[in-house]
Amino acid sequence: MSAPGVVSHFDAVVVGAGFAGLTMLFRLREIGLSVRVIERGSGVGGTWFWNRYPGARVDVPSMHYSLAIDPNLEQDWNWPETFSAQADLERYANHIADRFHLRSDIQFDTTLIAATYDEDRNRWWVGTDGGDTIECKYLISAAGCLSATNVPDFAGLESFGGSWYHTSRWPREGVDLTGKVVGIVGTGSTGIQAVPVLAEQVKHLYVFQRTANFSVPSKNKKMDPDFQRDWKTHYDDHRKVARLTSSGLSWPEPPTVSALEVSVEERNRVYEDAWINSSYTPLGLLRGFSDIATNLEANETCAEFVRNKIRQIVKDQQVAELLCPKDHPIGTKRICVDDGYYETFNRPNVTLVDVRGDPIAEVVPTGLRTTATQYDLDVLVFATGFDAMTGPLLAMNIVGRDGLTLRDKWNAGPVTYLGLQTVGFPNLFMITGPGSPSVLANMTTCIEQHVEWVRDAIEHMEHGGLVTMEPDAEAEDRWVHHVNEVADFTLFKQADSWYLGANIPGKPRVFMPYVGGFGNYRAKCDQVVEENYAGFSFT
Ligand code: NA7
Repeated sequence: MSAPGVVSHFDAVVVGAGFAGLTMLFRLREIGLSVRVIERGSGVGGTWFWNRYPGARVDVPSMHYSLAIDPNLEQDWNWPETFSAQADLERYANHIADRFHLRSDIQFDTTLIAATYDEDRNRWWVGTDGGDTIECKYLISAAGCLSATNVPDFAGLESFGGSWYHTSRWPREGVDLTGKVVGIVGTGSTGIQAVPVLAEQVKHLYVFQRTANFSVPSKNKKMDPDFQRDWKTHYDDHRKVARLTSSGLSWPEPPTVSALEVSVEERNRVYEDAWINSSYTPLGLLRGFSDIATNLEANETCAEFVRNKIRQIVKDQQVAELLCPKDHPIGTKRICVDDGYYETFNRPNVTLVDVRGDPIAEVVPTGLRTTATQYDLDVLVFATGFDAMTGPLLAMNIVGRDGLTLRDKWNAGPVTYLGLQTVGFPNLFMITGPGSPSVLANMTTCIEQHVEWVRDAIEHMEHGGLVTMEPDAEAEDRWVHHVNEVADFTLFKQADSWYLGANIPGKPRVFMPYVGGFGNYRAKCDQVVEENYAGFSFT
C-alpha cells in the first residue's frame, strides 16, 4: 500500500487516555519511545471521564483500585471514601496526568477511525476523525472493555419530546431533574447505582427492568485514616498478594470447602458475614465457598440468601419478587454493588415496571409505551450498557496483513493469544483484550500487568533490532481453546451476559474474558517470556 499524506511519525500510538492509556504512556516513556495517545474525550480518565451519571462509583475498594506505577504516588494520594466516586477517580486520573507531565503526548477530542498495516514498511497507518495520519511501529489499544455505548434501537426515539441520555455520556454540567418525571431503562450495575440517587432528585422515577440483578450493599463510608495509613505502610505486601490471587485483589483466596458440605446455619453465617462486611469487598459473598461459581446447587444457596435479603428489605412483596433474580446463577452476571437500591422501591415516587412481562414497544413523543401501558416522561435515561470488549476494538476499523479486517477475523467472536495480540495484526497490542482476565478481576491490577508485559516485549524488540511481533496461529488456537474450556467448567455461560456478548443483538455468543484467575494468567504470561516469548514470532 502507498503511504497516505503523512502528518506525523511516532514509535507508538496508544488509543485511550484512561488508566490503561496513561500507564502505557508512562511505561513507554521509560524505555525512550516517542508516543502519541489518541483520546476521544476532552480529558483523561476513560471510564471515569465518561461515566458521570448520578451515583457513579467503582465497585472495587479504593485502596485496591489504584495504580502501582510510582511508590510516592500511592503514598501521597488519599482516597476520601472506601468506594471511590467518579469525581474522585477522575481527579486521580488528572493528578497522574499532571504529576507525570503526560498531557503533552495526548491528543484530546480525537477519535481513531482507521488503522491499516503497511506490510512493505512494517508500520501502522492510523487515521483520525480530525484528518490526521500518523505512522507508527506499535499500535496499542487501551480503549477499555466498556467504552462503546449500547443505545437500544427503540422505534420512535427520534420523536421523543423530552431529553434522553445514555448514562455513559452524561453531560459534564449535570442535568437538573428536579420536579421531572424520569424513566430509566436498565438495571445492571449502572442502573442499580443511579436509581437511588435519581429517586431523591426527581418527581417520579419509573424503573424499566428487563432482568433483575443480584446486588450487595457497598456499605460505602468515609475512609478511616488509620486504615489508610496502615494499608500504605504495607502497600508493597498488598501489591504482591494482588499479583498472585485469582481476583487481582489483596484478598484471601476462597476456602476449599463446598457450600454443600456445611450445615445450613454455617452456610448462612458465612453469607451473613459477607453481606454485613461487604465494605471490604462485595465479592466476598461469592467467595465464601469453593464451588459457588461452578456448582449450580451450591450457587443456588447463595442466590437464595440474596433473594431473602431482597424480600426482607422491599415492603411490597410483589415488587420484591420482581426484583429477585431467578433466571441466572448469582455471579454469572457481574454482581452489582449498591447504596440503598432495594430500599428505593419503598419510596412512593418510585415504580418498578417489568418490561420482561410487558415489553417496551416504542418511544412516543410524550414518553415510552410498553405493550400494555403508556408512561409519560420528561426525561429518559438509558443505563443499557456497552458493546463490551470487542466493541471499542472493532470500531477502529483495523486492517491487518493481506487486507484482513479485524471485523472479519473476529466474525465468529474474538480470537487472541493471551488477550494481548491476534494473528495477522503484527505489533498490535491490546491492553485487557478479550481472552485475558480483565473484567473478571481487579482492573487496575490487570491493566498494570498488561502494560508492563507490553512494555517489556517492546523493549525486547527494540534491543534485539526486531521489526514485528505476532502470535503463532497454533498458540492462538490453543489459547482460545483453553479460554473456552475454563469457562465451560463454570456456570458463566448460563447467563445472557455482556461477558458473552448476549446483550447486543446479532453479536456472536462467545465467552470473552479469561475466567482461569488472574494469578494463573499472570504466571502463564511470565512463563511465555521466560521461554523466549513462546508462541510469538518475531521478524
Ligand atoms: P449492563 O450490565 O449491560 O446492564 C444493562 C441493562 O440494560 C440490563 O439491565 C439490560 O437488561 C438492560 N437493557 C439493555 N437493553 C435493553 C432493552 N433493549 N430493553 C430493556 N432493557 C435493556 O450495563 P451496565 O452499564 O449496568 O454495567 C456494565 C458494567 O459496568 C458492569 O458490569 C460493571 O462492570 C461496570 P438485560 O439484562 O439485557 O435483560
